[in-house]
Amino acid sequence: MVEERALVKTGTAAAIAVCIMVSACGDSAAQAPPPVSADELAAARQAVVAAGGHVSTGRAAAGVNASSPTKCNAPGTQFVEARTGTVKDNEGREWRVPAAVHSGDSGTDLFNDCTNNGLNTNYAAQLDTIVIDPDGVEVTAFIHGDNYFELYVNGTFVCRDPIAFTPFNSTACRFRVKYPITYALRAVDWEEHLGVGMEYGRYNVGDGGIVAHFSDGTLTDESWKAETYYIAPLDNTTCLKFSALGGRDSSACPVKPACATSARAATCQAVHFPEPAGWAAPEFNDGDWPAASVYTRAQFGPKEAYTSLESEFGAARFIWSRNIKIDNLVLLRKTVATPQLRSEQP
Ligand SMILES: [Ca+2]
Ligand SMILES: [Ca+2]
Ligand SMILES: [Ca+2]
Repeated sequence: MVEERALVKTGTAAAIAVCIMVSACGDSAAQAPPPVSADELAAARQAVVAAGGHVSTGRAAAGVNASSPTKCNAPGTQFVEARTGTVKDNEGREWRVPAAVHSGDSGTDLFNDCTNNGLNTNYAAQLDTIVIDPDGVEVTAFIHGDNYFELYVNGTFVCRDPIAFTPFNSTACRFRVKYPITYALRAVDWEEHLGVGMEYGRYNVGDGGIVAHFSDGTLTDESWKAETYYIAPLDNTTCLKFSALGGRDSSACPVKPACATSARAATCQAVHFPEPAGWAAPEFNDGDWPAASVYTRAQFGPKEAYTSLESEFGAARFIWSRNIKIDNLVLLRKTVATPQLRSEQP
C-alpha cells in the first residue's frame, strides 16, 4: 500500500505538471483518495462481487458510433459524437460502455438544434403512434434526458433519444396501451472517455438526470424506482454500499476522484451490473430497487431543450439514482393503475 500511495502522489504531481504545460487535463483540485489498506480493498471488491457487480480498470479499447449524429447541421452547437466502446472486467467479460443502444426508431423532435431547426412547434402533427394494445388509450410522452434515454411501455420498446450525447435535445413519443401501465426509462449519462465516465478535453465527470411528463398525468418524481448499472469513475470500490435488499449506493463516493485527470484516467475503476432480462416488463419485481432521487433545477441545470418547453413538462421533476455524477446507466420504473390526471393545486 505504501507503494500505491506513492504512485498516487507521483501521478498527481505528473498530472499537475502536464496541466500546466498543455492546459488540457482535469481539475487539479481532485479529491485525494483516502488511504485504504489492502484488506479494505479486498473486502470492498468482495462486496461488489456479492452484489452481482463486476469491476473494470481503465479505458475502452475502441469506440463505434452509437446510432447518433456524426455532425450537426448548424454551426456553433456544442456537438460531441456519441460512441460506445468495450471494456473487459477482471474476469475477462466484456461490457459496452457507457451502454449499448437500442436499434429502434427515435421519437419526434421537441427540440433539436443539431439535425433539426431547434424548437419544433409542429411536433404534434409529426407523431406516429406505437400500438401496444389496439383497444388501449393514446398517451404522449415528453422526455428530456441528460444525455440519452429509451422508453419502454409495458415491456415494449417505444422510442429512443435521437442524440445520445450533445447537444441537449428533447423528444416526444406517442403510444396506445391499456392500463395498468408500466413506464420504464433506460437513461444514460454519456461519456467521451469511454470506460472511465468522463467527458471533454478537461476530463469532466459528467452528470445525468431525466425529466418526463406523460399526457395521462404520470410524471417523473420520487415515486419512481431507480437503480444504477454502471458506476464510474472510481479510485476504488471502498465507497460503494449495497443494501441487504440489493439497492446500490454510490452517494459516499467522491464525485471528483483523484483518478479523474488526463494523466490518471487509465487507473480509474468502473463497476458494471448486467441489466436484468425483462426489467421493463410489468411483472418484473423492482421491490429491491431504491426510490428515485429528485434533483433541484440548479442541480440539474436544464438547457433550452427543457426551458423552451416548460408547459409540456409541467410539474415533472428531475430524477436519477442517488448519485447524479458517477451513476451513468440508470434504469427507472413506475407503474400506474389508472390515469394520473389531477388538479395542479399545491
Ligand atoms: Ca439526448
Ligand atoms: Ca457521469
Ligand atoms: Ca451528461
